[in-house]
Amino acid sequence: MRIAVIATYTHPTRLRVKEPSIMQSSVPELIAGLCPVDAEVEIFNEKETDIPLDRDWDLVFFSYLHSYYEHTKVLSTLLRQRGIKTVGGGRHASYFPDDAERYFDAVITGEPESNVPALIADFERGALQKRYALPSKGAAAIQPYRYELIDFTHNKVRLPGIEASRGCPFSCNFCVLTGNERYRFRPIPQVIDEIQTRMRWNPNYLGMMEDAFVFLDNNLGGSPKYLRELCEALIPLKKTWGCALTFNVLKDESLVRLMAKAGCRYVYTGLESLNPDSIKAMNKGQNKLSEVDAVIQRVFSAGILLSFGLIVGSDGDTNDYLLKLPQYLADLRYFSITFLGIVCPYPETPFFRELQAEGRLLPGTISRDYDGYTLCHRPKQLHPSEVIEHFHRLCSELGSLPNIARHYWSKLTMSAMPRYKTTILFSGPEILSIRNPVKNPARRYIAGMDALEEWDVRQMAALGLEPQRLT
Ligand code: B12
Ligand code: SF4
Repeated sequence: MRIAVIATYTHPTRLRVKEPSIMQSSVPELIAGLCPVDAEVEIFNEKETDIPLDRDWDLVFFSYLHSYYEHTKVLSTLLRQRGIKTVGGGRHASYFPDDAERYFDAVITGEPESNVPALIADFERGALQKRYALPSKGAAAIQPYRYELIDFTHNKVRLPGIEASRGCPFSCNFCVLTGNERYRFRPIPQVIDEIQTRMRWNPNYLGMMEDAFVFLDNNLGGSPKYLRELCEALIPLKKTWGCALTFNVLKDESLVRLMAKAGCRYVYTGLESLNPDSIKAMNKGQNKLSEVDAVIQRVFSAGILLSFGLIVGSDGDTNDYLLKLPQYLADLRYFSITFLGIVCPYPETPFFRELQAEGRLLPGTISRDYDGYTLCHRPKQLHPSEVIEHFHRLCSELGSLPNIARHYWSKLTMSAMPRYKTTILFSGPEILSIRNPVKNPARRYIAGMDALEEWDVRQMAALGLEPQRLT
């Protein structure tokens, strides 16, 4: 049996560009690990490479985010026309299974570990069902990924990823996890064994990245006790790793030092805003802004690059705050930001329901608009066009060469830990990439005002496909 597993992708500019980056979806190698050992499995990540639509596969699994749905429907329909069976899964498919069922031969709404083997067994005996929703077998059922299928020639900077946990114990009002997932974590010996015996390393850059990996968890610090035990177990491995976790974890100085000792050199945290009113509106009380600068300095001094994500367009945002944001950031001596987005009301979130009840969603939004870079609602204190003006200006100001120079200047000498300087040097291009989403001057970035990608528009017209309307 020939199986393909495809993680699809469309760029925020709505131009057909690839954007290789350190973190990639791990679903292809995850699902490959659940396929029968005698199956021929190929994996693809469209963020790195185009999908060859002329191959003779028997079964194709698609993984996609909300904003990739229209494009994924096109790919699935083209393959189905050639007699290939397709399967859709992931958060969007789980929330909109009735819609997804129209474009895939089968839809999985549960976790892959229980459902993928059941689906393949049905397929092999010619009895594929329309929907699979077997209950989860728990985090201990997560199987080792098939790392050997990852092709590091497509994406020179990619690092192998692993999951130690799924879900998150917090309930931010804009997050796709809120109300939809429990927090659960894997037994630590399983995680350590996967790193030691299964993981394959990025051989590029003269082997400089050969001991490095990332935890793909939403929040590796959801249980500080678990994180401590995990770090203790990682120390003997002598690896270098990065992760995402919430700001509150970083206030525990001894835990930060332990993470650094265990090889952690990069932490991403969604700080979201420096505006207390916006933080309150997001129910993100774990971010205590008054403590930010001191905590950041401690984390860098321990040998860990701490990088932040900020979002604009929240209800607390005003013209005054967004105009002064670069100055607020400059006042924080140690701040470094690698991600700037527009707050997105994903349909399964409390934020979406709140906006819907208040009639503040923009008319005519389609799933493509829910990409984190398109305004889909009317904020309380700003006109939509004001949000976009600020967003453009902030992308250029924050993703600038002087900002990288400031980053290198202020951070390079803050720690003498091994691998610290290399990590800081590698983070420069990430800061520059803040500009990438706005690199299409023809795009308006307001829902309903931009066409889809040209290729998708043509294919959808030819195939008779309509976009999924969410308002
Ligand atoms: C790598 C990554 C990216 C990559 C790749 C995206 C991708 N295709 O997943 C890039 C850089 C492109 C990206 C971009 C963005 N991301 Co991102 N990203 C991640 C990250 C860190 C890891 C993804 C991953 O591989 N996880 C491990 C796999 C195993 O889990 P999973 O993807 O959640 O899939 C699970 C299920 O959904 C299911 N599943 C998924 N696909 C399929 C398919 C089949 C057939 C089956 C059976 C099951 C299945 O199985 C998995 C296990 O339960 C996640 C955090 C996370 N832990 O998921 C955020 C996450 C997916 N990103 C998020 C966000 C908000 C963004 C951005 C808006 C910006 C940002 N803040 O980073 C953008 C734009 C996204 C868009 N256009 O909509 C959110 C949610 C987005 C969403 N639409 O649901 C997440 C959940 C982080 C968070 N907690 O806020 N991201
Ligand atoms: S802390 Fe992060 S992952 Fe957890 S609910 Fe909030 S946004 Fe989602």
